[in-house]
Amino acid sequence: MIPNVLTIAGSEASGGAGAQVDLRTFHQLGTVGAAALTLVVSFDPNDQWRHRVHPIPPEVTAAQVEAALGVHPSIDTVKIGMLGSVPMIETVAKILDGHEWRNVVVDPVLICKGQEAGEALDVDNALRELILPRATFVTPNLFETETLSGRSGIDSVEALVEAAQAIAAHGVPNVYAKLGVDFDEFDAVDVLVGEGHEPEVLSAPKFGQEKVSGAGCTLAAAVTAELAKGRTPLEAARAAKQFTTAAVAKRRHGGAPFPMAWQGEP
Ligand code: PXL
Repeated sequence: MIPNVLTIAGSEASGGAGAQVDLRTFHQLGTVGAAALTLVVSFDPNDQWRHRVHPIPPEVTAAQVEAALGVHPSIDTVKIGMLGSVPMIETVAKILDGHEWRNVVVDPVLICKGQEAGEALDVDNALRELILPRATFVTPNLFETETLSGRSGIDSVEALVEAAQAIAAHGVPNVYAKLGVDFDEFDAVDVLVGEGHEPEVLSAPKFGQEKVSGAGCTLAAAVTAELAKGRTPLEAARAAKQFTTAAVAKRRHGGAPFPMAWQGEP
């Protein structure tokens, strides 16, 4: 049986991030995706690719989820992407309480350029208080790991594991924290802290330090698809790391200064 899955995420019109990446990844990994949009991002090619963020009213997002679950009542696995505002976070918390979920994968997208710092702080706090306790698997990047764990200056795998454990202590069963590509001395290293196994270090050679759009979305969406197919969190993490590494290797360059991950065949 091919599982249906849901993403609750933003649209990024070029197809390099957000729901577009989630749907491609779901499809590529043998699941059938539905998508409820939270906001619409349009980069501005005439202003340094600034993110223009247009929020969708939370009740419209809730209606999309109602429609998706109405058509596909078997959906028990959801990925949460960019939420963008406190009212949206409150609505998504209600959505999470209103359905029986087996897997809630949260990519805690805290900051998108174009957001005011003050607004972002509110979003950080609401995400930590309302979404994290409802997550079964969370995939923070280095900045998000530092923000959510309250630890700064993470610069080693050991410190990353400790910060992931601090996030897990908020009641998240699986924390997949990413060190990123900024450290010369490390490969692309991620860690998974979860129940029933030692902290797992997942490492892949870097393809340089260039940021690739959609890599984080790809990873979390791949975890979502693998969990929906019945893999354990550890198996899902390993498969997602491999899939994301391949998607970054196949990255596509366009008119923007950053390439985008590609989840399909070369
Ligand atoms: O990669 C973070 C991200 C997630 N979701 C949407 C985005 C971005 C970054 O641009 O636009 C919709």
